[in-house]
Parts: sequence; structure tokens; C-alpha cells
Amino acid sequence: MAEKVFKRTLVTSALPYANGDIHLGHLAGAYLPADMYVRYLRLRGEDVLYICGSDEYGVPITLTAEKLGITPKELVDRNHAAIRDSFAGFGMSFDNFSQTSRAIHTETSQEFFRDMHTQGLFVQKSTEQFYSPSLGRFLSDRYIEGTCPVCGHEGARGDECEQCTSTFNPTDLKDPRSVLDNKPLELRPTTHWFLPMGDWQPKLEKFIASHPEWKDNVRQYCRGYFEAGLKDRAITRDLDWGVPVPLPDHEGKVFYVWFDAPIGYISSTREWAQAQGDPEAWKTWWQSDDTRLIHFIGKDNIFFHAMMFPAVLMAHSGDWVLPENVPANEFLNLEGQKLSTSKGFAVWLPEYLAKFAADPLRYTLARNLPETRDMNFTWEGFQARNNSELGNNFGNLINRVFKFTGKYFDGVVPEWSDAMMTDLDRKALADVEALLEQWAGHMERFEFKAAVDVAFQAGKVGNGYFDEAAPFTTRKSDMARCGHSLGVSVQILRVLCLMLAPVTPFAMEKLWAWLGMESDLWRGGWDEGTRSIPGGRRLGESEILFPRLDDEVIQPEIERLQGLLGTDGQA
Ligand code: B3M
Ligand code: ZN
Repeated sequence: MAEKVFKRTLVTSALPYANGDIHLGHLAGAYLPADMYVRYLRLRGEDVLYICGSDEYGVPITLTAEKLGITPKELVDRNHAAIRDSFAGFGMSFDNFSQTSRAIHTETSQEFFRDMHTQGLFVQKSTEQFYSPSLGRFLSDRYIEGTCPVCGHEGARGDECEQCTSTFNPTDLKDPRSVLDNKPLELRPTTHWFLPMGDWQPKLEKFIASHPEWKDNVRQYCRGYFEAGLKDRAITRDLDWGVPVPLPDHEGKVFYVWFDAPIGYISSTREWAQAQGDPEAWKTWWQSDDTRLIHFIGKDNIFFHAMMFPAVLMAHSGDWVLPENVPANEFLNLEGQKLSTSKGFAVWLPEYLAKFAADPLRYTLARNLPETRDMNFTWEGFQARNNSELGNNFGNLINRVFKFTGKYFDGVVPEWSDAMMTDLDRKALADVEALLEQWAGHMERFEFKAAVDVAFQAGKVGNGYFDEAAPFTTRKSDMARCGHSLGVSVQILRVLCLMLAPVTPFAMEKLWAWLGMESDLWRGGWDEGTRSIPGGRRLGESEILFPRLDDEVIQPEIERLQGLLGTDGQA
């Protein structure tokens, strides 16, 4: 079969839940890899749109708002602004970052419901739902805890068991109680709309089978669900905070967040189109078969992105773009422990950014991405990556080349030429070119950790070359040779700049400018970046790109986290 040709790529990152700040676990899962990918595509001059927004409905929001004595809307607006700002500080380059509590999302998600409802694709069922007499409300899945009906694990949450990964209906739980007050729950009748996922199973199986290139973890998850058989999924809830179900006699009923949230990608694209002054432009991204849609998510969101949302897109009338890939990451641990937001055992992005630059964190996380298994972040590792990799490998090379050129060649790229090439020069240039190609292959295949490793190797090649060509020695004996070696070194920096741009964009935008590049790095900078920089070009004034991080600034961070561990060493 001929490979499909795509004209544009629509990238999404899971909509962060607007119930608190972003932490490192989020970043390593659905955000940094997506941003690196998007930046890579922009570098290559591809047509790409990067869409996100905050996910603002659901019970946790109402509970937090109640605790703070504000309305849910006030809470999500506040959290949305904070999340948006810290993402910006981290260098997330969304084209649009919306909110699911905006009118455009109400409209879009209700339209989806209406379309599917009119086609008769939902079923209505009277069910018994857990009601908390002590709290006076129906409780959603995540506030229900009990004993797993499959493996007997006592802390099973709502509709799935962490221990054995089974999913079920909360009513299957034994000894159900509320996680809010630990009080028992009772079943009360209520009526809801369901999406009969089983009806879509054959199509979904075919769809997933047509993507053998998807990551193993994602395919395995899907297989597990298929084997168990897809069940009806409730898409409405008894709540007052959510998108109202657009049917008569449905007061007090809203969409289940996982029905409306993925549609948020579409609402956010519509909002983007309106801001472009071309309100219909979103259709090119969602309704033409030459769009490549990529959802970046954490592993806990696989079901919704690989099955439920595709089923919704298949079900809605007309042709919609289905995800071409769903690169889901595993989890990031912290100092060898599971993150726990409730216990504060996490590193929050705003706090991080108040003290440190974004690039070293992006780099460290990229080196530790949980692509195929859970990974670990430690502050000591962060310090080491910053000092010995960003600082000593990359920063040092960049610094040496610029300082040397500044001091001995008046900041102008010295003349260098084919005629003067030695084996050493040729090999260094060929090596970085080959690494650049490898790097691009990894980026295309969502292998970001491997890509950054290749960039690191290229830095080593550059340093090795500089040491061996030794312009600091030839300066005294052969100025032409010295200049030539620097000219070659400048080419290595140019290639390094491309490879590091998606991971450390703040520093590389500076380097790009210092190298005197004329094009916009993020609009096809690749073209200029893969052409030689000629002798005679004036370079910019460089500065230290990756300052050292000393123990004084790292130690307090380690201590703060240790202080949160119990005497048993657990968070
Ligand atoms: N809000 C992620 C989460 O909080 C969830 C993602 C929605 S993506 C449409 O687990
Ligand atoms: Zn279980």
C-alpha cells in the first residue's frame, strides 16, 4: 500500500485538568515531547498546528472551589491563567490554548451530542448510581473507592483497579465508600445516556490494527480492552458544573468530562481559526484526509484517545480525521518515589521557574522521558545534566568557538575551504551530518530520548574535533589553519543548533541569532541551517548559555522533598 501523503500535522497535548499547577510528571508525559515534535516540524518548514487548552469540568473542580469559597468558574479561570503562564515560561509553543468552560466549547460539544443523538447512537439507561447521604450528592467514579471485584485489591478507585488494571462499573466494587469522608454509599436510581462502545469495537479494532507502528504500550492497552469487550460508557452525569445536556427535561445533567474534553481539541481549533479571522479554517484541520492528527498523552489517557474519542469521530456524521498516532508516555517518578500531588511530593512548574531557567529542565526531562517505561527524575541528576552535559559538552564548545573567533578573528567567521580540508575536518563534518540525519529519524518516530542522545554525541564530536584540531595551538604557528579549524567548528555549531533547538529553544534561538542566521528558526530554519556558513560573516556577541548550578541551589530542593517523606522513606 502506498504511504499516505499528509499536507499538515495537527498536534494536541492532553488538556491539563484546571485543578492545580503543572508538575514535572505532566511535562514529561504529554507536553515536552509534543512541544519538541512541533518545534521539529516547524524547523522543517512543515504546516503544523499545536492545540491545547485546559480541561475545566468535573467534580474535583467543584470541590476545590467549594473549599476556597469561590465559584468553579472563578477557580478555573484562575488556574487556567496560571497554567497558561507557566507553560509559556517553560517554552510550550501552543498555537492556541483554550478553556473548556468557554462558550465555543459548549457549542461544539453540544453539537457533537446532538448529531450523534439524532442518529440514535446513544442509549438511555436507568441505572443505580452511588449517592452519598452524608454529602448529599451523587459521586463520580473517582470519589468512589472499594474492593476490586477481579483481584480483591482493597483500594480500587471508581471504575478501574490500579493493581490488576481491570476496568468495570463502580457498582461492581465491593464495600463502596466515598474517598471524601470514607462513609458508605448507597445506590439510587438515575437516568443517563451511554455510548455503546461495543457497537464500535469492530471498527476500532480495524483502526488500531491499521497502525502497527504505534507504540507497544498503546497497542497492548487497546488489545486488553478489546479482549474484555468494550462496554457501554456513560457520557452524562448528575452534576451542575459541566456542559449541559442539550435536551429537554435534562436539568441537572451534564456531559461526563471525558465525553466533552477531547472535543475540546476541536473547540480550541475553532477558537484559533476565529482569531485568524477565518472561522472556517478549523475544518481543514479536522475534516480533510490529508491532515495528520497526533495526540500526545500520558498512559492513563490511552482509552479515551485511542478508542472513545475515535469512536466519537467515527460516529459524528461527515468525515473526521482520526488520530494517526497516539504516542503515550509512561510515568515519571521523583527521587525514586511515585509522585503524589495530594502529599505535595512533586515539583511544580511555577516554583521551578521562579528559581531556574526552562532549558535545563527541558533537557533533563528529555534525557529521562518515560517513553517505554517509568523513569525517574532526581535533582542531583538534573544538576549533573546541566553542568556536565549542557555546560561542559555543549556550552563549553559554543563558548570556545565564539570566544576564540572574537579574540583572534574580530568576531568574523574565518576563511575556511574545501582545499584546506584534512581528514580530521572531513570526518568531523561527516560525523555530525550523519548524526543530524539519525536525529531527524528519531524525531520523526517520536523517539525523543534517542534524538537528544544523538545531539549529545554530536556535541562530543564537536569537542573532540576542537581539541584535536587545536586552534589554540595552530594560532601560534599557522593562522590560516587556525582560522580554517574555527570555520569548520562554526559549521558544527550550526548543526548542533538544529539538533538542540526543539529541546532547549531559548538558548538555541540565541545561538541561531549569534550565528547570523537570517531565516526564522521556526519557519523552515532547517534550509538555512543545513547550508554552510561562509567565511567573512560577522558573528554575534555570545554569552554563557548554560550557567552552572551549584550545590547551594540544588540542595534545598532535595531537602524539601526529603522532608515530605515519612520515616519509612515513602511519600
Ligand atoms: N484532563 C488529563 C488528566 O487530568 C485530562 C486530559 C483530557 S484530554 C482531552 O488526567
Ligand atoms: Zn484488581
